[in-house]
Amino acid sequence: MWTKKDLQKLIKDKMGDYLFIVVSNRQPYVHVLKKGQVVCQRGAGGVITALDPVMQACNGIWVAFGSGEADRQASDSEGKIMVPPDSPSYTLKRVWLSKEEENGYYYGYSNEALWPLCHMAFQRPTFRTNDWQYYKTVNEKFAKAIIKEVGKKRAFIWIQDYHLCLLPKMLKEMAPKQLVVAHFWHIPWPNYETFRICPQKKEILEGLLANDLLGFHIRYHCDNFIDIIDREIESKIDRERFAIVRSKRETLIRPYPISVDFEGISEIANSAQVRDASKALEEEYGLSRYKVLLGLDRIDYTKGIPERLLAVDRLLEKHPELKEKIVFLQMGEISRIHIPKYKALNDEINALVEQINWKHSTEGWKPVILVRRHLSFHELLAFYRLGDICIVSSLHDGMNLVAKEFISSRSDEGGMLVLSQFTGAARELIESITINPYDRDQFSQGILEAIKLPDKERIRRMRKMRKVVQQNNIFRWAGKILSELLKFEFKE
Ligand code: GDG
Repeated sequence: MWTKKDLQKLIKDKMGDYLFIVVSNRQPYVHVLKKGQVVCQRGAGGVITALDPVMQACNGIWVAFGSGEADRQASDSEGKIMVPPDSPSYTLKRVWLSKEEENGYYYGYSNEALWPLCHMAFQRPTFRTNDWQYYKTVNEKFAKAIIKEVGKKRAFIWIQDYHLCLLPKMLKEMAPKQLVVAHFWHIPWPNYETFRICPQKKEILEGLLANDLLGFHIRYHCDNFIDIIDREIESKIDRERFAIVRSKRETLIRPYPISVDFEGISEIANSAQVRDASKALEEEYGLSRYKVLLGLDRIDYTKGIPERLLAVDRLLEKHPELKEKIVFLQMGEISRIHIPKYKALNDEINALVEQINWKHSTEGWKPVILVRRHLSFHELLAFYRLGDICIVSSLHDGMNLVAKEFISSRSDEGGMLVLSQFTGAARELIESITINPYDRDQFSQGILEAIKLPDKERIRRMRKMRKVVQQNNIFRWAGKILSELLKFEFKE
């Protein structure tokens, strides 16, 4: 089993004198203002959990968009600051973007073009030439910032996600012999029929093919990518090695299913602090007498939140005996609200909750509680411990970390997972109750099955799923990618 220590050892043994640079849109530490004071907060999420200790071990550089209101105040004239604040050991280098750049690159091309293009959720992508221009400009800004840091050194570079498709090619053109570049794609990669509509498809593919290593969550996304290259770009495809060869350059395509810090979550979820937080949430929402169904997502149309509400509605229609017996608690943090589709989704969810509660409520009981607030990490684990059933119903999802966090936090072996078959996580968590979010009857039947599952069988399945996440944890994900990356040799 991979641990944080193994990952740190790998870096210490193999990185040598080379520089290690991680690049992502989101930064690992953000500076905000609280009561007029500059405060440093650690970002959440799997990538930061895995790579923060790696960076601390190799004194690398993390390049990211400086999005915090107090970031400029906290950084030096080159946008740099040593982090973490309590034991400064690596450099965070911030790239500054104007409002127009953020709008065109992040909200526009990344999230109104690429995000819907890659997720099969029947939302049409919007390709604006203007957004594309900003996307290119911002990728170039990142490239220049990185090259400045590399100087005359040799560097391993690890890029994250769909915001930075053009970066690998730009980097390789600026410093052809000094860099080995890997890229991890956190969202699904679509099939050819879907991808071919993209007006900028050639530039995107050319950008990504400049990587030495390109990772996706699952084999299926790798296959889709290779199939598209086969149809769009002149190249040799080596299917045995899962590599694409072009003008003597090779890109390895590999699946690396991301995960969570199982041991860390498991341990903290058992702490007195989390237990107290769980009690507090239970009291706040008056849950003690009910079987509790949970949902937690960024409010995004790929997460299947309306479908989940409608499945609860169908469940209560078909099984009115469940009234006053169950409560569905949905937590949802507002996300990308400047984009009209996200605003419309928020309104749709509000209306559905109102309608379902009006239809089924009895005196003193209503079936759905919708809460829109950010939970602290401890509250998040407390929330997972609170429920009997966690429902993940994405229409399409690269992996889905909520499912794996829920499993990890249940060191009490309580709870059951209802999971969409269209998540990457469904390939590993085969002991969950899998559902099709588009099939309302089957979905509601799945929830019923979870409610009625005998304890012995439920515990057996939870134990198996916990083993899977424990083995395939976040450190294994990062370790596998870095082991492959460090095998590459620099060009002479
Ligand atoms: C992309 C891909 C892939 C949510 N609300 C709160 C909170 N969260 C955290 C969860 C979880 C994360 O946000 C969401 O991760 P997901 O994996 O579910 O989804 P995306 O954000 O869409 O991520 C996805 C992932 O990249 C990694 O590769 O799995 O498929 O779409 O960690 O816990 N965390 C806290 N408070 C909240 O209120 N602390």
